[in-house]
Formats: sequence, structure tokens, C-alpha cells
Amino acid sequence: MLILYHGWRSSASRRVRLCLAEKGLDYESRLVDMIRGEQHSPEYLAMNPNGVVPALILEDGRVLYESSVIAEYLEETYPTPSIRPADPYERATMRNFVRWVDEKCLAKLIVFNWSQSMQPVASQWSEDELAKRMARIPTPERREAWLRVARKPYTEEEKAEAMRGLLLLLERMDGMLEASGSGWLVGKAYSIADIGAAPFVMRISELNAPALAEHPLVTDWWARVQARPSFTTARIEAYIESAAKDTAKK
Ligand SMILES: N[C@@H](CCC(=O)N[C@@H](CS)C(=O)NCC(=O)O)C(=O)O
Repeated sequence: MLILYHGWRSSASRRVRLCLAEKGLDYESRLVDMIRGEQHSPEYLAMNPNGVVPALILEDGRVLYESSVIAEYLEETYPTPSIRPADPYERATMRNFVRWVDEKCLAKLIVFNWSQSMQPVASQWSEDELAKRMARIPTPERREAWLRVARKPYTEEEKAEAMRGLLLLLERMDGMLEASGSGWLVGKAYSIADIGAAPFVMRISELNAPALAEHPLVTDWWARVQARPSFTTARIEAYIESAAKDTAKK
């Protein structure tokens, strides 16, 4: 059976769960406790050297990481139902879009997600604890992000700037929905492009609902995404409620 190392609220994990659900694939769920730094443990880094979730263990024991790469692997290995356009140009467009989301949106979303979920705990770490954690983080960007939430919380100005960046996604999606005319981002059907954007639109809907409402095409698209059975199966739940459930379990 497939084994997924993931986090319920992680956007990249949500993408993979959406793909698995869309294809009706069963998997063993292994939650990674990010606040405890399990993603930076030597065992986890052996699976994903970037020290981030998700990681997917295949049926033969090999490992894959990077949500968009996992999505395409799942499509190629379990092609029905398809979540990728058949037309090569549309496929290329889908990949370019997902790559853009990865490059432009993830760092912006971290500003909000980590301020909410990581900062309350990370700000309590002693200097010694912080140094130990920093030493285990494999990439400079994530060391910086952890340092920010632990010692130098994002300012309101930085949050406003991050939100402006995040909202560019809605503008880009408007253009794509207008061009496709199908109600989906690329081509005629729901694809990895829609899956790539969904976790980010979910967070925008929670953080800034009025901004989403200014984009009727995206708003309708969002309703269609949420109406898919895979959305429920993948457990894309409200961020605050999901975090509260985790805290209650501890
Ligand atoms: N490009 C990666 C991004 C993965 C990623 O950034 N995961 C975040 C959660 S969404 C994470 O594990 N953060 C933990 C950390 O940075 O310590 C992908 O798409 O898989």
C-alpha cells in the first residue's frame, strides 16, 4: 500500500491527498509533527532531503517527494480517472501554472500559516533549543522562515505585502478560467492545475473572503472544487478548526 507522510494543513500535502482521493487510491497515513521538527529528523531527511512534507512511499518501497511530481507520478501510474489534459500544450500550461504557484505563492502563505500555527510554540524555544533545531534544517529559506517565527514575527506590513502577492493567484486564475471557458483552469476538465491551486484558494477564502468574492469566476470554480467528493475524502478542513483538533489530541 502507498504510505503518505503528510500534514493535514500543509498545502503541498493537501494537493497529494486530493490526487489520491480523485483516483480513489487508498494509503496509509503517517502524520509528521512539524512543530516537533520530525520533518528534519535524519530518518525523514533520508526520504525527503528538503525536510518538508509530503513524501510518498510507493508500493515497492521507493520514495517520492514534491507534490507536483507526486501528482504526475500518480497520474502516470494510475491513469484513470485522468487528472491531466491529453493535449501536450495544455499539459505544458498546467505544469507552468503549478510551477508558478510553487514559486510565487508558497512563501507568501507561510507568512500566515506559520504565524498562526508555529509561532506560538517556536517563540518559546530557548536559544539552545533554537540553535539545535536550526542545525537540522536542510535549506537556508526554511531556516530563515523558522527563525522569523521563533524570534522576529512577521510584521503587519509584511503580512499585507504577502497577501498582495497571494492575491495575484486569483488574477491569474481569472485569466485562465476565461481562456478555458470550461470552468476548469486548463483544458476541458479538472486537472493537476486545479489541484495545485485549491489549497491556496482555500486559505485565501479563510484569510480574505472579500478578496475572493471580487473574482466571480474563481468563486464559482471554488464552489465546483469543493463539491467534488474528493474534496471531502482528502479532508481539506478549515485551518483553525483543524489546528484546534490537533491541539486537543496532545
Ligand atoms: N514544493 C514542496 C513544498 C513542500 C512544503 O513546503 N511543505 C511544508 C508544508 S506545506 C513543510 O513541510 N514545512 C515544514 C518546514 O519547512 O519545516 C512540495 O510541493 O512538496
